[in-house]
Amino acid sequence: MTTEPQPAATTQKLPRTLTRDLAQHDGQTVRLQGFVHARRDLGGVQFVVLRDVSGITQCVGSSLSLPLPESSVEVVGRVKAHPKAPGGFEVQVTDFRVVSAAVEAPPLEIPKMEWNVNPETMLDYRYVSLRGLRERAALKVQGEIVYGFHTYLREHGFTEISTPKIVSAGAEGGANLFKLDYFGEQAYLAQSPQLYKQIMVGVFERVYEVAAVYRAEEHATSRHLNEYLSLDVEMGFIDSEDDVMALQNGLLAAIMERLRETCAAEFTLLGATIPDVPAHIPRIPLMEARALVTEKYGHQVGGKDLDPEAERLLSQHFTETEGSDFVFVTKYPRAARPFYTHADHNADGSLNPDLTRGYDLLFRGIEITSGGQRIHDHAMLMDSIRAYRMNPEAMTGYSEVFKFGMPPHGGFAIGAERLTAKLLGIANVRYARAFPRDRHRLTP
Ligand code: AMO
Repeated sequence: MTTEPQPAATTQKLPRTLTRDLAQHDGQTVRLQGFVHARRDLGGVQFVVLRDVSGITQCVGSSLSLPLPESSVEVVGRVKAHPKAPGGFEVQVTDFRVVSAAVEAPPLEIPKMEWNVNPETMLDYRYVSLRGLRERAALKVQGEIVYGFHTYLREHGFTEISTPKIVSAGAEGGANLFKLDYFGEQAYLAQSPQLYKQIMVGVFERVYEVAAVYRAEEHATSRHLNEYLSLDVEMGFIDSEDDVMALQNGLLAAIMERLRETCAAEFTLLGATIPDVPAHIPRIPLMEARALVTEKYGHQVGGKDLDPEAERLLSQHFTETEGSDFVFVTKYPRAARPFYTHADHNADGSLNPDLTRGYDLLFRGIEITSGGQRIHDHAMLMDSIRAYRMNPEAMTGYSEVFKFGMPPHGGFAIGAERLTAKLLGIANVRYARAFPRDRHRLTP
């Protein structure tokens, strides 16, 4: 006779409690699971600071044999108010079990809030340094930004899409394309979902994508990664880029609201503040912005765009004069925008060949977004491709769709790491990504 596998004898196992919920269990026995964040043995008594996904808590017991830090453990014990313990409660241990013992002490002291080591060392050990409370707080905040992005866009009629990251041509121009050997054919890693998100407007009218994109940045800067998370939006049936900026304005307000609800502890831990998003984020045309930083701050702006110092000064101006951490810089000159950008109109309605409907959004001194209205007319697009000295043959997988009735459309992309870093006062975008890829780093 074969016997059916029997379920393990069900001891009345306590449900797991998270450390953040201890206050609801004052005086009760709870079961916690987590990691040995810190430990102290005072002979008769042992203290274990247990870290779980929701926070840390102090556990105190006697005759515990303490495993190495970071070991996974399970603790059963009674919750007792303790004003000096983190969170105001401690757990008096009645049962302590090592679930998975660490075999080595971690190379960094995880509980330390500041590691006095070379930043490269921190990144070398990223697989375990991410367990530090500050490190993980940044990634939690980013996760909530992304969640807020999804939620708001779905509520506003957007459909999520997924576009190829192995492509036959660049979307943004410039030299920062990663080349790839695609079975003997030249391919590239996508710099942006730009061309595909536009095509998808013909399908769903309003689309968004959350995905990594790739830029072969030769120079190590505090704002550039070689792989970053691009939060992309594209919407059809717009009148102008004003509609796109209005959507982004509402989206940012909703994301900040979500952070207020879900990440207050992380902002407190990092000593950062969640910005108020004005109902109408200030807007300034690029040429006026350049003149302003020269006249007000004496800064001569290099290039055709704003240089990093000009971005910082312009932001400072709008923080001081309008109390806004955000500012839209609008009406970029043609020479500073990619081929797909729609021309601006003159007062008489004719197209202005020198100005576009492209914009950037600055936040606390740095560009976090490019966006704008795109060309939707096939003939105009082909003229633009030629004017930018691109190969029209190589663009047919994109340009053909404009023969089949594309509505006026526009969109934008937010660099998730730049937004996260600026929100939290993190000086380098590398620390706003779990496993950054920079000029010299391919591991871990
Ligand atoms: P752009 O090239 O300006 O525009 O990129 C959009 C946003 O992406 C972020 N970003 C980066 N973040 C980290 N490392 C990098 N190397 C890096 N490069 C860019 C910035 C930037 O504002 N297709 C257009 C967007 C659109 O118009 O919809 C585009 O990719 O935050």
